[in-house]
Amino acid sequence: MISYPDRNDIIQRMYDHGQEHIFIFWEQLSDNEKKALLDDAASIDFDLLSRLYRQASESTHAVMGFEPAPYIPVPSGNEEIRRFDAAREDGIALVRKGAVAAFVVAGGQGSRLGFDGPKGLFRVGPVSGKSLFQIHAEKILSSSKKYGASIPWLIMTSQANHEDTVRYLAAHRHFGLDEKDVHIFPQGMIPSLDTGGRLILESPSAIFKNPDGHGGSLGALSESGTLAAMRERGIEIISYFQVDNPLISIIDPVFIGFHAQGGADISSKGLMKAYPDEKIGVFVRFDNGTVGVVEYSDLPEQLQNMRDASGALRFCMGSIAIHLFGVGFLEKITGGSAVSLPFHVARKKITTRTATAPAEIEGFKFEKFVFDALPLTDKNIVLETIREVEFAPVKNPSGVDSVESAHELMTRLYRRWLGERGIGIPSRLKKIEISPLLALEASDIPDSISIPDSESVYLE
Ligand code: UD2
Repeated sequence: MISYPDRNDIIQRMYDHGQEHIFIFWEQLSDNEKKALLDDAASIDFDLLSRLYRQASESTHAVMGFEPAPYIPVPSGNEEIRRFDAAREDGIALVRKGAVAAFVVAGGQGSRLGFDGPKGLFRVGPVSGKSLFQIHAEKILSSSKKYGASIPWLIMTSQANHEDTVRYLAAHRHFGLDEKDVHIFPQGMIPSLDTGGRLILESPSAIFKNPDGHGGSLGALSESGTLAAMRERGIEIISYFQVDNPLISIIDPVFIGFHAQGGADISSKGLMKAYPDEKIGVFVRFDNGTVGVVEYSDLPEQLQNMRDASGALRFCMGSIAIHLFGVGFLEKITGGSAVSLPFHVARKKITTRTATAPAEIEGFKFEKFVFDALPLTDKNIVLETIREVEFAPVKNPSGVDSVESAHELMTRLYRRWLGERGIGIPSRLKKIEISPLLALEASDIPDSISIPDSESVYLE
């Protein structure tokens, strides 16, 4: 057995758990590298990992029975419209008193888009070429001006992109937001395992770990001190969204109003699935009465395709990862006797750099999903939203859910806004973009606006 002054207990622990292969390059490491590897080893939670490996090795996992979850539909009659108007008023009051913060999960990299860097830096403005981060920042700034309140922006990064994100936002002066209102913190990491349950070396002196999933955001909020800082400044509601959706309505008074009126712990937005195998989870009510989301990959094909008497999909209400969290609820689930969210297992290719050339091996990655907090609520609300108004995910380099489809959806929405306001559009117009600093919704567009006769128009 190898040894190192004062750290032999850590080394012994690795041998005891059959993980001594992580020391295979020991003799080639510098003193600092040895220390780094031992620090890494000391952080391993073997109880958790052996539980997760058992979970990964079981071929099936039991899922409780479920039925579609109830939801508040898009309003149709006058009475419903009045309910929505009342919710909007209540929501506006909460935003005005400074009780709402915005929270984006941005741990992901742009690799699936062929972009080398944090996904938030990816440029999606159809005319302006603005990045996802710029669009989100300007929406928050614009809401804060519109409602005369400061709105903190919380950003969860990952180890891989934290520094780049901090540097980018600083270089752009946080796109006009007060630096004191921008809280950036990284999520946690968890080791991956090979298919034999062994730790994997990422390099000769580092154990391979992956970000702990967007479900890790709730613990990271608390552990970084951000949740306490939000409580301190009177925040009651945290508006959560994903970095890859440029159409997100970050501060939505109607949504906030329903959440507050319903005394909800979490409220979520949903929309009608476009087709049975669309890659979004569905809202369900489990047999024990709790509401949750079943991820698309866990919904059996027969249930995906099941239709009701009217021909509509039975599990129609898709989750687009937009939630409001009550601060009190977050304190409860992340506090002393916190209930930890479960990990999900994904079998994936993992790159190790222990030889001269990188090599790929099969392994298990573990991630938490934020929607697993839903079943922990006493009260939750699902509000239906309209796809065209609020969902343009940018996931792929081309085709479905790509930057092209997002450009098209953004152009379509801005055309619709101008149409609603009776503002004429030149017939040759192909692309239009409206800056969030000009308008967050159709009614914000000034009457005096005129649209230049061009194929490509940017209104700011
Ligand atoms: C997610 C949802 C899916 C649907 C869809 C809408 C899950 C498991 N699936 O699918 O149901 O709502 O989004 O677009 O939630 N992220 C982190 N850290 C992590 C992992 C992810 O910050 O460790 C962020 C990532 O930067 C992105 C978001 O979470 O903003 C979603 O991640 P994804 O693209 O992996 O999720 P996806 O498309 O599988």
